[in-house]
Amino acid sequence: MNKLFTCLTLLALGANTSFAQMAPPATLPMIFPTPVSTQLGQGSIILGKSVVLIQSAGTDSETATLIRGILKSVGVETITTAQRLPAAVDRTYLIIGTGNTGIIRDALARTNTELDSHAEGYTIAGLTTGSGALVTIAGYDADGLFHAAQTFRQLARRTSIPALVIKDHPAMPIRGTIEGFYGAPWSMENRTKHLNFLASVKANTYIYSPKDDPYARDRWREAYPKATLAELEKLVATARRNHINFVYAISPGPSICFSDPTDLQTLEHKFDALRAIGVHNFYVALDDIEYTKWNCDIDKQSFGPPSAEAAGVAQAKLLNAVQASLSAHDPESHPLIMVPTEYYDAKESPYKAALRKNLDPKIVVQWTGTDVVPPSIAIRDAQAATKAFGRKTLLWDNYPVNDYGQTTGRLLLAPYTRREAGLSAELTGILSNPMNQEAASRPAVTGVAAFGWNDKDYDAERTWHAAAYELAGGDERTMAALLTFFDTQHMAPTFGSQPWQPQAPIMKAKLDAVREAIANGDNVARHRAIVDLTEYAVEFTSAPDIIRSGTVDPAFAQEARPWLDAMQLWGRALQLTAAGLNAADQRSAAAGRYFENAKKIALEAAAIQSIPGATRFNGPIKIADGVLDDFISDGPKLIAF
Ligand code: 14T
Repeated sequence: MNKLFTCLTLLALGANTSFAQMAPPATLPMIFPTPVSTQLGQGSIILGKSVVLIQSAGTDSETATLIRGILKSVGVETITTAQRLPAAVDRTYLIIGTGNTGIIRDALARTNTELDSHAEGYTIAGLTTGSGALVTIAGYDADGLFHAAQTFRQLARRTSIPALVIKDHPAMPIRGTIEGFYGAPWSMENRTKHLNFLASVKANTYIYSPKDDPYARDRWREAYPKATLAELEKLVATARRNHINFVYAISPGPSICFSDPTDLQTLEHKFDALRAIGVHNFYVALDDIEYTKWNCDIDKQSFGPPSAEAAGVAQAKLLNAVQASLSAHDPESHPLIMVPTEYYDAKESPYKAALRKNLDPKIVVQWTGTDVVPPSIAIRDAQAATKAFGRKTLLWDNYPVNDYGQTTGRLLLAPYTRREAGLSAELTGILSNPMNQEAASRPAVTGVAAFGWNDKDYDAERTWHAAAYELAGGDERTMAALLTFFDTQHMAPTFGSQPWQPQAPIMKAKLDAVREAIANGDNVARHRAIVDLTEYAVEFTSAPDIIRSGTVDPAFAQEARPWLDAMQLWGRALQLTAAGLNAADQRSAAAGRYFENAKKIALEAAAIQSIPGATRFNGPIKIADGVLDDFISDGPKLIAF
C-alpha cells in the first residue's frame, strides 16, 4: 500500500524527479523554549567541514569557545578566523558578538534584520549567498549571546540550518529552580549537572535552599565546614559559566531573635563567607515556621505580644537591614529575595499588610499560588498576590517536588501545565521546586523554564516531548520508552485528596478502548483490540530495559530504579492479562491460569518499595495506579471463560 502510494506520487512528480534526488525543503525548526519569533528565509545552510569565524570585539570568550564546540560537534573540522566580512560572501561565515558593534550591525543588515533589544535577548540570522552563507549569532548582552548559543546548538543538530531570522528574549526576568525541598538534598554532582541543564533551557536562576542542610536552617548561626565551602565554590563557578545566578538562601526563622543585633550580624557574617566564594545574591526563607510566638523576650518588648501582624513588622525590619547591608557591600548584587511565612495564598491578612507596608519595595517576595500545591495558577491569582504583597511576585511553583505524603512512591513526570498564558505580565518570574531526584526533575523543569521564557507560545505537550528527546540523548526509540514511563507517573497530587493532574492518561485511553471493544465490538473488533493490547503490553514491558541500557543519563535510571523494576513486573502482569483475555476470547480453559499468574506478578510489583532515604516519605512504588491495577484485576471479569 505504502509502496504503491510512493510510486503513484513519483509518477505525479514527473519522470526525472525522485524524492531521493530532491533537496529537502527548508522547514521551521522546533526550538525549546519557543523563540518569540522565527521567520524562514530562502534556502538552507549546510555547515560543511569548514567555517570562517568572526568574533566582534567584547565577545565573551567562554561563549565563543562554546560555539566553537558546537561547530566541532556537528562535524565542522576547520574553523579559521577573520576580522571583517567581505563584500562577497563566498564561503560559510559565522559572526558572533554582543551589543551594537559595527560588525554585528552590518551582518544583521545584510540579513535585513537587527538585534533584539531586550535584556537577555538575541538575534540569530542565517542567509544563503550564491556560493556561501552567513550566520550571525548576536546577543543584546552577554547572557543573550549565551542563550543564542543554546538555540544554535538545537539548530545545528539538524542536517541543514534553514535560512531564517530568530529574534528572541525572555518574558519573565527570573527563571529556574529553588532546591527547596525536604529530604535528601541533591549531591554536588547532581547540582553541577542541574546547572548545565538549566543553561540548556535558558533558565538564569538557581537558589540553594535545601531544607535538610543544617547550616542553612537549624544551625544557621554556625559557619560551614571548609570542605563544604570549597565544594560550594566550585558550584558557584559552574553557575557563573552557565550564566546562572547562584542565590544562597538562609532559613533563620526557627530560632532568630529579630531585635538582637548580634543575630543580624551573624547572618551578615554567614553571607560574607559565601560572598568570599563568589556568591553575590542572597535569600531569606521564612516559610514553615511558627509566627505567633517569639524566639526571645526582647522581641516582645520591641514588637509587642506575638501575632501574625507583629511577625510581619519584625521580619520586614530584619530583611530591610539585610537588604541595606547587601547594597552597601555589593552595589552590583541583585535584590534580596524572601519567602514569607504566609506564602500559600494571596488573601489579604494582617501579616501580609504588615509586610506590604514595611518591607523595602526592592525586596522580591515569593509565593506558591492559591495553595502550597495549587491545582492551577491564573493571571487573576497573580494579580491578587501583587496587591497583597505590594509588588509583583516571584512564583515558587511546588512542581515537581515530591516531599509530601501524597507523593509517596511517586515521581512527578507529567508535563508542566495549567499555568495561564499571560502570567508574565504579572510575575517577575517562576522558580520550580524540584524532586529529590535531579535527573527525573528535568522534564517538568524544562516546562517551567520554557513557560517562563515565553508563556504565550508555550505548549506543554510539545515541550514535554522535547524534554524526553533530550533525556533520551536524541534517540527516538528511547524517547518513546521514556514517554511510556512518564505516563505511569503522570498523576500530580495536591495537599488534598484531589490530584491536579490525572494518572496515566495515555494508558487509560488505550485500556478503555480495549474495554469498549470487548463490551461493544464484534468478533473482529474484539480480537483486534486484544492483539493491540498484547503489542502494547510487550512494548510497555520492554521500556525499562531500553531506559536502563540506552542513551539516557545513567543518573536517571539510578534514581528511577525501583520504578523501572516495578514497571517491568507490571508489564508482565499486563501481558499475562492480555494472554488471559485472548484465551477467554477463544473459550480456552487456559484463561484462568493466565489471570492467576497476572495477579501474582501484580502483587509482587505492588510490593516494591521506594529507595530508603531518597525521599522524605518512603513506601510502595506506584505505577499507573488506578488504571493499570484496575485493568489487571478486572481482566478475569471481562470475558466469560
Ligand atoms: F516556602 C514555600 F514556598 C514552600 O513551599 N515551603 C515548603 C517547601 O520546602 C516544600 O518542599 C513544599 C512541598 O512540600 O511545601 C512547603 O512545605 C510544607 C508546607 C506545608 F503546608 C510542608 C508541610 C506542610 F504542611
